[in-house]
Amino acid sequence: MGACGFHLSLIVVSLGIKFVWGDTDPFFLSHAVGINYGRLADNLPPPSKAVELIKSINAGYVKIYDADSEVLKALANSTLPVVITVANEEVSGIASSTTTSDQWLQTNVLPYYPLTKISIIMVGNEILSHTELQSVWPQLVPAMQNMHASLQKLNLDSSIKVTTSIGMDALSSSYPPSNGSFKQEIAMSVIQPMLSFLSATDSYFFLDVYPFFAWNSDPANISLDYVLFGEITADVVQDGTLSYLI
Ligand SMILES: *[C@@H]1O[C@H](CO)[C@@H](O)[C@H](O)[C@H]1NC(C)=O
Ligand SMILES: *[C@@H]1O[C@H](CO)[C@@H](O)[C@H](O)[C@H]1NC(C)=O
Ligand SMILES: CC(=O)N[C@H]1CO[C@H](CO)[C@@H](O)[C@@H]1O
Repeated sequence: MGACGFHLSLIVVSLGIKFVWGDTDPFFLSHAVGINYGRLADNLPPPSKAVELIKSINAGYVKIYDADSEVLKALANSTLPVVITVANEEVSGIASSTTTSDQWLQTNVLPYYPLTKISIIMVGNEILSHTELQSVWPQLVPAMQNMHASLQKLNLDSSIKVTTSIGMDALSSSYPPSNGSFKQEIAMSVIQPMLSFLSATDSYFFLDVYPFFAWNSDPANISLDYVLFGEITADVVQDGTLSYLI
């Protein structure tokens, strides 16, 4: 572990929740914690070594923040589901035309799929958390729709789902969890059409949760159980401890 020289930039636990109420999804529910394989750090191991480690801890899935060719090749010949990400700067172009989403798939998916089990495409990373990208917010769902339409043309829409990652700050209130609500400026304009899209396409609502920061800022009032995901603590400790290292 430490001997491999991994540097931790941020502790993130991403939860993918399949957006079909009452449905049990063997992939996400039984492996609620996967690996976010971020590469914004120095002294990183080569992709082949990182992939070997990810497989060795039986991760439920792996998410990368781009569609890096070397990483996707290293993930070939495995049943490990892979989540890839469209860069935030590419979202407007994809929203404007399916020609762009067609091309994106030609470049970033078809050369690797199905040897690499690409299962989810994130259209942008926490775009709704970036106020400097506010002009892109209305284009987020249209971009997701175009990506889905391009997958449909290739008959890949049931194997590869389209979603986006949502940061905790999309919520105006997140504690206690039952009091959660989305920020007013996105609730009806973006989140509602997004949830309709996710439901219609049988996809996932993907929330990056950072309960540690909430607890750290107010440990007197926020329970540690909240940080540790209550009764699933054991799972988080088992998978999460390792996920912090990658
Ligand atoms: C996957 O299998 C192909 C075909 O056998 C091979 O060329 C490639 O090197 C393999 N890649 C990995 C990462 O195992
Ligand atoms: C619930 O959220 C609202 C804002 O949406 C906030 O004003 C209120 O304090 C929260 N309640 C609790 C118990 O945290
Ligand atoms: C909002 C709230 O419950 N605040 C409390 C947090 O904990 C401190 C210390 O126990 C209290 O003084 C606050 O009232």
